Amino acid sequence: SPSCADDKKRRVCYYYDPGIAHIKFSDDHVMVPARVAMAHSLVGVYGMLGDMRRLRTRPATEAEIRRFHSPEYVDLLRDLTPESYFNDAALRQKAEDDHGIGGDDDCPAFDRLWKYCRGYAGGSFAAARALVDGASDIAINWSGGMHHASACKATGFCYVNDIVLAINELLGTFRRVIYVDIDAHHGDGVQNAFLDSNRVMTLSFHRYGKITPHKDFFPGSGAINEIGDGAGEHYSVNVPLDAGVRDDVYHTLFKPIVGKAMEVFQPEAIVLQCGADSLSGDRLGGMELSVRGHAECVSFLRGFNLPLLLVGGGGYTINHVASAWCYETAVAVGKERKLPDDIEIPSHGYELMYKNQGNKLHYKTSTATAARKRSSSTEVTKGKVLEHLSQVK
Ligand code: ZL4
Ligand code: CA
Ligand code: ZN
Repeated sequence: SPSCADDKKRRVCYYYDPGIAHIKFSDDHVMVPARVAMAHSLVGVYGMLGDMRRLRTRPATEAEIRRFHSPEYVDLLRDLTPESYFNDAALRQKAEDDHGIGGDDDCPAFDRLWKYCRGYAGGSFAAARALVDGASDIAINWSGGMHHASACKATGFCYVNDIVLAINELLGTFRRVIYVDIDAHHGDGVQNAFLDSNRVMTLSFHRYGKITPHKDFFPGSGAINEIGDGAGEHYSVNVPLDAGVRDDVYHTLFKPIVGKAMEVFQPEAIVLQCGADSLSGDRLGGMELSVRGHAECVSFLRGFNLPLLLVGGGGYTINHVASAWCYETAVAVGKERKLPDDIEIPSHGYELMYKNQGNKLHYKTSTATAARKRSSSTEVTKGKVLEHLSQVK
């Protein structure tokens, strides 16, 4: 269980690259990088920038990105532009067929793609360095968390896997790293990268199962019986969930499972992917967490008093995303009780974006989801996962 008083102060560093405000996947893409600029503005208007070491990110170098990604894929990411994609049929075919870029609309070849990748990866990289150096207790990069990308392929809006890069950096110093993923989607790219490792335990909570008779909720992996391979057996942990899961059911699973994982694995550092598409009202996620319920995951892990890396991830109703990441920044610095909730979000430039949520950080979660069942399946899932975890040596 958490080993220190929760109100103890932490040294927090925060990475933000203002260039993120100008990145667009396309005019109508669901992934909107500017949500990170919205979160940053909220963090500013709530007076938290003075509570953290605030650092501009250095873009990740090509060499740093090559530590995980394949040579051919990095060459492509670096050289691909909307113009080269349009004009060079051979390049376009390679991008689509071999590397998942272009083709369907999930991972388009957009303007400044390479700059965007270097920017968010640089943030997670630097955040990992700050924990390794011992300069900070908690390091935050809301632009990171791109958990689907594999060594040679873009998938699910993710091109460079900043999480894998960051974990590899942490492994230079820390013997064991636990990765916890609360995005509504399965953290497949991170799981696969460390599938046969017993130095990284990956733990993903995600929506799982059919959304139509012929279609799985993306990416389709993350069944409860995916537990890792070889030396990594029992070090991949998956908690599949139904649509409509609310705070109560989520935490019936999250706290016992993460608590048990911490106990059996004894990690020296924690990486938490805070994908905000598990929030109620998300355009893609279909889950029903409140901002407080989502942030409870952050405070629970903060309570273990280990070096903690917080990254972003999904999140498609951008006002909800910014609200959650602002509040979670407050949790990191230990100020969440001081955030006023009786007054409306102060004027800061983006305030009109919060109209649909009554201009409050803590908006009301929906109550209309039929799929919300407090069924025995929750207890079954919990029992199976805890049973897997009890086999960790
Ligand atoms: C969109 O409206 O399930 C992309 C993606 C772009 C704009 C206009 C194009 C419309 C929903 C999604 C057509 C888009 C069709 N636009 C995309 C099997 C799919 C093939 C691609 O949170 N089509 C693929 C990926 C998931 C699939 C989820 C989650 C990332 C993360 C971490 C990634 N892909 C079907 C979809 C739209 C779009 C509307 C979309 N894509 C919803 N779900 C997917 O875990 C960051
Ligand atoms: Ca997840
Ligand atoms: Zn997601």
